[in-house]
Amino acid sequence: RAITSLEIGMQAPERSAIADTGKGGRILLVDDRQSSYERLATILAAEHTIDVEPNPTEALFHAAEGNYDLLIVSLDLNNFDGLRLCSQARSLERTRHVPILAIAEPENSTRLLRGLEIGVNDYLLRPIDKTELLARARTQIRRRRYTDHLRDNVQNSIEMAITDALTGLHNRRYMESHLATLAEQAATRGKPLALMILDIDYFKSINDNYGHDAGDDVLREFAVRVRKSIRGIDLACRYGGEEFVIVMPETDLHVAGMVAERLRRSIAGEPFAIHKGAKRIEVTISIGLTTLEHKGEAVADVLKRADTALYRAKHDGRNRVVS
Ligand code: GH3
Ligand code: MG
Ligand code: MG
Ligand code: MG
Repeated sequence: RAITSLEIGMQAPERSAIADTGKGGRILLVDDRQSSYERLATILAAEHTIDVEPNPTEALFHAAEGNYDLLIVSLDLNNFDGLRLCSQARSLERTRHVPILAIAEPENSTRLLRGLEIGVNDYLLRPIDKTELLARARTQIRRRRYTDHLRDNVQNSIEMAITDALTGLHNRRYMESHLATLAEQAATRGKPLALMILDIDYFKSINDNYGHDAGDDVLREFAVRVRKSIRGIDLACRYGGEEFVIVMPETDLHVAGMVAERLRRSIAGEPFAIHKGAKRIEVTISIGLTTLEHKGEAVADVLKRADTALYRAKHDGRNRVVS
């Protein structure tokens, strides 16, 4: 997941969304009078793709499934069905951001006011002028694309702020902000929580012997192998240069020890490929492992204990797991 967001985050900003013409949209037209929807659909089809749905209940279903850029809803439908559709479309997650252009006969103009209160974006009174319909549809579609673009940018900024750029794993800041929550959840639910610090052995000599880029390749490949060896609920982060932390909810020392040992073996057992040069590099890691000891224990103490175990793993000869 993090890798995907990283790739999105690194894309050049999309200018097209800002310079958008508002043409070529997908529109769902909800209108039950054939003479009306045939005319409107013909006008709109000059610039957009149009689906017509006379039944407002069906229309809500299509709107949620259909990935539309605009809903055009007749408020002349019986029993305030058009208004109900607008209000439902506003409350559904899938349709919340889709603009709505309401249309109505002048005698139903109070429905238009009600529509604006519940989130209709714009309206037109019948008889509908062709040029005005096209202009308003374009405006709504353009606005929709622009706000989607802004929303994507915000999302990317958030993901970049919590992601390590080299490996795509979470960064230290993210881990530290979540560890306390995970520890609290574990204590409240009476479940164990395991934490390990992993440090690549003699990483400095990898850099020295093969170059900094090769070192980066090793870090990236290491992250791939870490990701493969953990579950979705586990939290893996790059804690520092060649140091990583894995937090495993609902995992006791015994199981975490097996995970750590399997990971250690998978690193030592399969030399790492680097981009430049055909040579594969032998890499080993040392792991310090611990678990949350009691309710309310400070996460700093848990980290410190894992670090002490790591220090012993290094001291005892590296390429090993110590808990
Ligand atoms: P030990 O077995 O005791 O862990 O030895 P070590 O050489 O791995 O440990 P040390 O802490 O002395 O060296 C870590 C090195 O990692 C030093 C630093 O230049 C390198 N490093 C840190 N961040 C990066 C990075 O992003 N890319 C690369 N290529 N090297 C990095
Ligand atoms: Mg070191
Ligand atoms: Mg190291
Ligand atoms: Mg280190």
